[in-house]
Amino acid sequence: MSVANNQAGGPLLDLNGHVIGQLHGGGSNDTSCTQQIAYFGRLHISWSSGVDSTDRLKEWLDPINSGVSTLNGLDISGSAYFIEGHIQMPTSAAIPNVEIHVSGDINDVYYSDADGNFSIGPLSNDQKVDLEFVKNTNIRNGLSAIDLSLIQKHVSLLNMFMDPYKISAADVNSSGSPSALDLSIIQKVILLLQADFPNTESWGFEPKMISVEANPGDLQVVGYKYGDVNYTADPSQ
Ligand SMILES: [Ca+2]
Ligand SMILES: [Ca+2]
Repeated sequence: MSVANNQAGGPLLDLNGHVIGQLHGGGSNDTSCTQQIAYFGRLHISWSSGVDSTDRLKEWLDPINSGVSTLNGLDISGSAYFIEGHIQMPTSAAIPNVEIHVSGDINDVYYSDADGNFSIGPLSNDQKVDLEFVKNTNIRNGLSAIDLSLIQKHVSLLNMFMDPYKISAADVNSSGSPSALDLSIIQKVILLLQADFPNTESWGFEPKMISVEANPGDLQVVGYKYGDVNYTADPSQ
């Protein structure tokens, strides 16, 4: 470590970002950061030594004498942050171009990028927003007779889905469970007899909506193409 001249008072931090000491001396007349010797005072000495508040910290940092042994600093930057996350299929394939409808203290539409990632903001800690994930493109994406056959086996209890996303994907009328009615709807969509799923967009997401009041960390969202229970849909479409 090297220390420039006239940096007295500079903090010595521990791994938690807490000040444990302060620079108070060393070599002098050096402005090139090459000083080999510097002295830090220990904070706990500065805390309680001396005779009163004019020459120690205790009365300033713990005025009610609570006995506190560590204190976090105050963030005065406004704590701006971005809501960041990733959207992928159950196969881990990234889903680009998902519309992320942001409402509340910010009203805007964002999109997931080519890698399925999104970044919304900046937001300050006093802002609240709701996110809704929407993708309503190419309703026939990934649909084939194989999906119909797999859903048929699930509905007739011959070979039931264990994957909860497949069960959700098969429920194209959003009734709460897959049934013969969903099969009929998917068949009509494949045959171009029907252009929409009732009650849903072409893609479903879990979670579909997220309310954010503070930095939620990395959000993970899973998307599936309705009707596509073997995950053959091309997420770029
Ligand atoms: Ca259904
Ligand atoms: Ca499929």
